[in-house]
Formats: sequence, C-alpha cells, structure tokens
Amino acid sequence: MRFPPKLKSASYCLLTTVALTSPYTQSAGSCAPYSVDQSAAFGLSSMIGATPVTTLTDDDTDGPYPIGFDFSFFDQQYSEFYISSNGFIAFENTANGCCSGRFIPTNDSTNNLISAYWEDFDPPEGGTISYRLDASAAEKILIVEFNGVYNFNGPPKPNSTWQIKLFEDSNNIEIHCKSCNSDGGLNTQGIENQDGTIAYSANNQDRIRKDFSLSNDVVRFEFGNINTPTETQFHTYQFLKIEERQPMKLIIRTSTFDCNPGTISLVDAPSWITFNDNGDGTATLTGFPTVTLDYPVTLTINDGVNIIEKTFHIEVVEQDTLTDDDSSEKKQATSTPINTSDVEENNQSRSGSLGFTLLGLISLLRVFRKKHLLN
Ligand SMILES: [Ca+2]
Ligand SMILES: [Ca+2]
Repeated sequence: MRFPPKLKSASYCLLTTVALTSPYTQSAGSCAPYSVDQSAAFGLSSMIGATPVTTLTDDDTDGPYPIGFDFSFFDQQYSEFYISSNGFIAFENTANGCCSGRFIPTNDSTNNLISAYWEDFDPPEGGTISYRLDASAAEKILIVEFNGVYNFNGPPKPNSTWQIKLFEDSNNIEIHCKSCNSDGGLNTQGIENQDGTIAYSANNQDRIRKDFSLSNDVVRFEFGNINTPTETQFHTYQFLKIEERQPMKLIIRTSTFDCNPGTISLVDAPSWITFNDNGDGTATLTGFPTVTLDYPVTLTINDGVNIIEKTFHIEVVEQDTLTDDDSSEKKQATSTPINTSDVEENNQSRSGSLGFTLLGLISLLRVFRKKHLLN
C-alpha cells in the first residue's frame, strides 16, 4: 500500500533501507557463485495442477511452501520458500518489502530472496498467484507464478505476469517476465544472499530500484559458474555528499583479481575522519564533519601484486539542504562511479538509540530529518 505523502515519508525511513548503489553481477570482496545469462529462451511453464495461493493480502508474506526438492541458494540448502505479495520469494519469512523494490544487496529486513518484479503489488485486486512442482523431467522444477497481478490501486493500471523457476540439479534460477508492467514505481529484479551482502541482477544496475518494464524477458542465474574478477578495484563512488554535524559511517568496498581481500590503507584524509581496514575487503570511514567543504580522501588497495590508489571526494553541505529529492538515483547520475560501486552508511554511531540499523546514506538523512521535525 502507499501512505499519504507525510506519513509515507516517516514510515519509509523506519522500514526501508537505501544504499547509494548496488552491484550487478557480483559482490565486491568475494568471488561470484552465480553468473547472469540473458540468452535463454523465454517461456512460461504450464500451471495446470498448480497450488493456488489465495491468502496473500496487500503487503503480506505467506508460507512456508514446499519447494519439492532440496534447493541450494548461495550455498545454503532449502526445502521451503515464502512468497511476498510485493513480487518476490524468499527462503526465510522476511518482511513483505512494502512499498517499492529496494536496493540489493542491502542488509535489511528483506534478504535471502529472489525478486522477479518487486514493487507494491496488491493480490486481492486481481490475478492469481500459484506454485507447481514440475516433475515430468529428470530435473524437477519449481515454478512460482504471478499471473495478472495488479499494483496497489489496481485497475486501470496494467497488470503483470511472470514466473520464477528453481531447478533441482543445477540449482539455477530463471525469471520469466511475460509482461512486467511498471506503474511508475521503482522495481527490483535480482537475487540477494542470506545476509544482504551479495546480489545479482541483469543489465548492471538497470533493474535495481528502477522504473522499468519487461516483455517476454528471461534472466537465468547460473549457480557455480564462477565469475572471477580480472582486476583489483574500488567499488565506491568517487563523489559523495553528506550533511554537516551528522555522524558519518562510510564503508568502502574493494575486490581483488584473486578474490582474496586486499589490504586497504589510508593515504590522505581530513583530520575528522577515522579510518579502519576491516580485513575483509572493506574499510570503514567514520567521523563528524563540522565544516562545509569538499574533502578529498585518498586510499590504496594492495592486492599482493599491485597497489591501486584512488581519491574520493566527500562534500559536506549545510544541514537540511539534502532533500528527499536528492534521491540516490540522482546522486548516482551526478556522481562519477569508479567501475561499479557500493556505498553504505549506517547509524550505529547513534549508539543504537533508534533501536535498529540502517544502511544507506539517504535513510540516515531521512531519519535525522524526521527526528528534527519531531523535535
Ligand atoms: Ca536485503
Ligand atoms: Ca503491496
């Protein structure tokens, strides 16, 4: 469902996490257990004899339902799955993902999932949701179908039809979008691992929290087809914008040519920034900026063979000047990414006073704005 603008804004910052960016076909800091293939033939499977799922209401998850075989997802075995009415399935009873497709990977309340076309869907408005085990071939296939399902506020918006298929032997995943029709919201298609640290999606980031539609489209996530990085690189935006007098926690992600974590070192940064190499291919920058300025920060990764140096810019702006319109998409458009990118920030430096952890610069700022408004 959608909230009235003011209420939605408040709820949004409590329920939603937003990362500035997200990967694509592999995670920074590790080698990839999946490859993404868009060359397979599109085709919806027969749903004759399928089990209907009639209990899903708006913004709801239901399950567990039987997969029908043991399925390996990011190296974990599952025999059951859950369905969210907002367009994804999961291997644990996650939040329902209201009310639009989120960034993946993001460690939030919705992880461990396969998203065909995550947005604000509302099953009671029409269409059917069902699942079926196809055991007609040597390799069993689980098919989960959304057929003619409407977004919230339903007709006259166009409905959407897709299938998610899980394959027993290969542990591959296919998403077949017959008609995934945007209502102008932000959709997410892809897969995300158990702790929200690795995700895969087709077309780089064009299907992660974006307004897109698909017709007769298929994406296959092939398990065990290792995408070994061929170079050592930073996965973080070159330019970041934050507000003054707010605690900053910024995670820099890197990956190396051999998939082993490199050593990240600080070369140059303003005195208010504290640097830590986390030893897992990430480094954390924390600090409390009090002066508005453009601050260059220079880091290196040592992958054991070469040392890669990169300079980032953190622009500190006046308080309350970043608006909700400073959406991550706009930031993304105006930033210069260094290859792919991944930036996270959370409010742990607030001593847990909010009782939860947020990832994402935008969320943090929204929380502060909300607190400011409430105070
Ligand atoms: Ca997540
Ligand atoms: Ca919904």
